[in-house]
Amino acid sequence: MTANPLDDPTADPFEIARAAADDIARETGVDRHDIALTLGSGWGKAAELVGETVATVPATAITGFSKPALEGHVGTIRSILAPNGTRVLVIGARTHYYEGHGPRRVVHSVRTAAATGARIMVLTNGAGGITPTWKPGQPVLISDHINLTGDSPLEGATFIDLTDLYARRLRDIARTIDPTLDEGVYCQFRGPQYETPAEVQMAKAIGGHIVGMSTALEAIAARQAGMEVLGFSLITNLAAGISPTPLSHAEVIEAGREAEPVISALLARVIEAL
Ligand code: 8IG
Repeated sequence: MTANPLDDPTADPFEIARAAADDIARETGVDRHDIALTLGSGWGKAAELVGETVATVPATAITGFSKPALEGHVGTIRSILAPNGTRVLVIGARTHYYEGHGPRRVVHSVRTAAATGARIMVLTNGAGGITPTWKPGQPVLISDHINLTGDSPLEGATFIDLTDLYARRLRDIARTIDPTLDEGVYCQFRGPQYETPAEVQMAKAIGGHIVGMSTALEAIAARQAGMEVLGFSLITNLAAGISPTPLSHAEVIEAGREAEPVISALLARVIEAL
């Protein structure tokens, strides 16, 4: 097992992302991609519906990518050709902040996507819902986020504007496909434990509607790289204390499995419209 180059603190993460993009071009035979899509839990079936898979590459063949930490997170990178000619890079290999490898490893896939030419980053996740009318299995748009990790992918005095981070333009396009899509503010907790009911009440009090363990740090890095961001959460469970029953990872997986065909079809149609 060779060391991950991102773990060398003197290395330039953008140079490593450039090397990873070169690996992707070589391994897929596709020089540039237009849209990148990170598949979170529950969204795995979307890739097949987006278009024709041109190439599938194990993430371990790409510079800087780590092995997936969690079963159900497929460690592959796919190049897809959509019917309208759009090249979609599908990232099925997310590194979570709670794995403890630091933000550089977390956002490497986003920086790599930008280096392949992608101008739009679609981030999907499975998450808990605070809004009590939401049902497990329901997809919602991310309208904004609150980063509760206390960390950042930005290094040094890198002041980046995050107004309209989750682009209204892209959310509006998504709602032309499904006008019933609700939206909310995503709170990224460090995890890996789920929140206490008191933490969920805090998230609610500060303006949150969705609780999760990914996406916010990735969205920041996407904006730094100049990409437009579209975020989707699959509400797999009501957040702790919102529902009377405790959370179980098995239920989360089950809600995702049931919703998968529906939300995957939605996502494919949205991507076609971007
Ligand atoms: I799936 O309830 C999923 N991921 N933080 N809280 C947090 N992350 C989650 C949850 C949840 N459900």
